[in-house]
Amino acid sequence: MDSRTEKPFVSLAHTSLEQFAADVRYYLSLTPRQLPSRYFYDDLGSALFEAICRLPWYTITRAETRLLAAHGDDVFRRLPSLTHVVELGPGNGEKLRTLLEAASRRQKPMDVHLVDVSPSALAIAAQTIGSVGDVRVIMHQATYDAGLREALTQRTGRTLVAFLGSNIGNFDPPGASAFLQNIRASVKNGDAVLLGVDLVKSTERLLVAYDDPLRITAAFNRNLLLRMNRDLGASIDLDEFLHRAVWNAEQRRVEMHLVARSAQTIEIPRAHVEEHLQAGETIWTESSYKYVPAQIDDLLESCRFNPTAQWIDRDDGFALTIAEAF
Ligand code: AVI
Repeated sequence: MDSRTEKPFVSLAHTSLEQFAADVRYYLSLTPRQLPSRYFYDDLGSALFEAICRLPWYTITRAETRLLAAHGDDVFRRLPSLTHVVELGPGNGEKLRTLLEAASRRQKPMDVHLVDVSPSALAIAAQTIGSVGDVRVIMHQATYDAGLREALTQRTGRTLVAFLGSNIGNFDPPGASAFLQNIRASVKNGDAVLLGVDLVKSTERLLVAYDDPLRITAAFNRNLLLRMNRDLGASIDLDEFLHRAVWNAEQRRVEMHLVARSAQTIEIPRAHVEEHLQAGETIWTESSYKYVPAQIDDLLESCRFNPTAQWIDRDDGFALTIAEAF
């Protein structure tokens, strides 16, 4: 959806509730039991995620912001005649604002396309980016695929697609590859991606980032259960589920789980869900894959993007990579 036309947002509440119910029914019945992490981000979940980004133990946002501020100018210098930037999942828009403000020699005005399924997230991001001079902000309330396609139909020149915040880490490796291949299929030779990726670091640092002493991440995880109670009419006892973060070294991923403290029944008549969990049984709610730098290059190359620069924050183990479509 193009915000320049100033049409009211179309409500997706009805269809997305049905989809939520269908996904809960399907994923809870799997072995191991799961819930998709995309459902973390209702209004409360998004606010909790914002809080996580400010925690001293969760370093992704600050490390990436430092890299964007230090190398933003270089990003634009390496991509002369760039006319469009598309950010997939802009969050509150602060990362993109940092990038645009760091660029002294960028095209002016520049078209900035923000793609997100959440209208409230888009509105916040658009306001943040709107404070940068000489940019035209265009919002696309859509999935990444649909929003990118929509954004690219409006472009005339060279495009940079930004996927920041280590969001790529929430895909499993085949999913990450499919995601980048999709982007590659939509862009032209010479267009580019800017990818922010969290790196493998000590187990201790990884675990405290996903199981913080203030218990904000625990609340973020358990909010999924609250959402099932509120939106689907379940009556889950939140106190009976513990938050657990695990570093799976073999798969290079931090997993988040909800662990039943005692035998629990999850019943959602409206969604035809009746699942019996034993004490200690877990629901796997998220994976955050961590990378080593060479793996990022390999992933990009295998999707026909040629990495042309990579900046690494050694203090917090984070990589920002720019790669051109070939
Ligand atoms: C959005 N995503 C990159 C975050 C991550 O680190 O995987 C979500 C998150 N989960 C727990 N803390 C933050």
